[in-house]
Amino acid sequence: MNDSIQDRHYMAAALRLGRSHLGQTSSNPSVGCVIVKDGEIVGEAVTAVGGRPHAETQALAMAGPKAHGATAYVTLEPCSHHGKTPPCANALVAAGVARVVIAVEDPDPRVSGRGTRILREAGIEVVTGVLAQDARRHLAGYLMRHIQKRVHVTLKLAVSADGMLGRKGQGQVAITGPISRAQVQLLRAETDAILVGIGTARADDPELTVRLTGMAHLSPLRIVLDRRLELPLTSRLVTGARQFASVCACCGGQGFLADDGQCVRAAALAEKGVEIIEMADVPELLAHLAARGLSTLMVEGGAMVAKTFLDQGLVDRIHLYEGADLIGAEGIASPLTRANIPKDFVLSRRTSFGADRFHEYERDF
Ligand code: AOF
Ligand code: ZN
Repeated sequence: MNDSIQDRHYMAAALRLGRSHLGQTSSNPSVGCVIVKDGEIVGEAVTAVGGRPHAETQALAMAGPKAHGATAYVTLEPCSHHGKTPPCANALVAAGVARVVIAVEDPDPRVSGRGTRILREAGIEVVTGVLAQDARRHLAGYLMRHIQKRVHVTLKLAVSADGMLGRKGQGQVAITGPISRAQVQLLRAETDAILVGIGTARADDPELTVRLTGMAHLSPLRIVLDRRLELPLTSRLVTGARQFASVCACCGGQGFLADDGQCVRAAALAEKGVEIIEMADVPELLAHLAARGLSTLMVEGGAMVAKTFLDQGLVDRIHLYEGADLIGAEGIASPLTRANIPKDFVLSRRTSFGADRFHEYERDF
């Protein structure tokens, strides 16, 4: 049978493993692998932190001789190329695995169907597409980078019960409670880069790091959309730039080298360790980040940036946190609430974090 309950069960286990290193495998996808012999898991692994070794070789090492005649469940097609490690497809063949169950094909042009072919040509039974939709969600960043050549974008919004993002003229306003805030920190740790607009950078002076104990090293690359390079030199994003990388992205400007003031500000920011990149527009920035090997971007504010990304169809996933309190007439209205989620998005998760409600929406790509 193509898609048995047993296959889905073990693939779900492989997906859980794969999830555990999201954001920690550099430009390599976080793949999960489970090896099953006579109803017993004899090997299991996830792509190592940093991207290597790959999942399959570690799971095979754990299984040892038990891999002979076993079934391997892998969330991504096993690789076929001699990259920084030998091909996983060949390792599966050499170990005498009888059956390989795969969730999604690897879009990396060095692999893309070749991994499956090596297995089949060696007489191994190969089943593909098991829990493919779930795997596409887990591997969304990696797949997006290879297929659409840009980073995968999650728009995160925290709105009050009356749909406000904050209060006019005020810096950070607490909209959600501590559980939601911890969730956001966890998501930051899974994300390669995080982006805010210059308005938010000035008003809130955010740090955009992961402040959970022992996880600071998982802080994402911090990007400010800052057309005129107005990021204050005293802001946390600048003063902390030598510890946590910060980027000022100048999108759609006149070209800062043509403007003396911009030039001076660029030099002062660079002096503090801030990287400055100049891009024609936001899509070019997203492509640039993918070309640098980043897969996922979280957009964290504010209203104008959220609207820019939404209007240009650059949002792939929406994380909507709804607080319990009202802000009222002096609030900054969110461009997006539960009432106007774009039609091509589907609700993929709904839960409560304390008094807050959380909704996740995704669209296929
Ligand atoms: C697998 N299992 O766990 C992962 C795979 O630079 P390299 O040599 O490590 O190769 C990176 C490519 O390997 C990456 O683009 C993707 O095609 C594949 N990742 N493959 O069989 C794994 N992480
Ligand atoms: Zn591999």
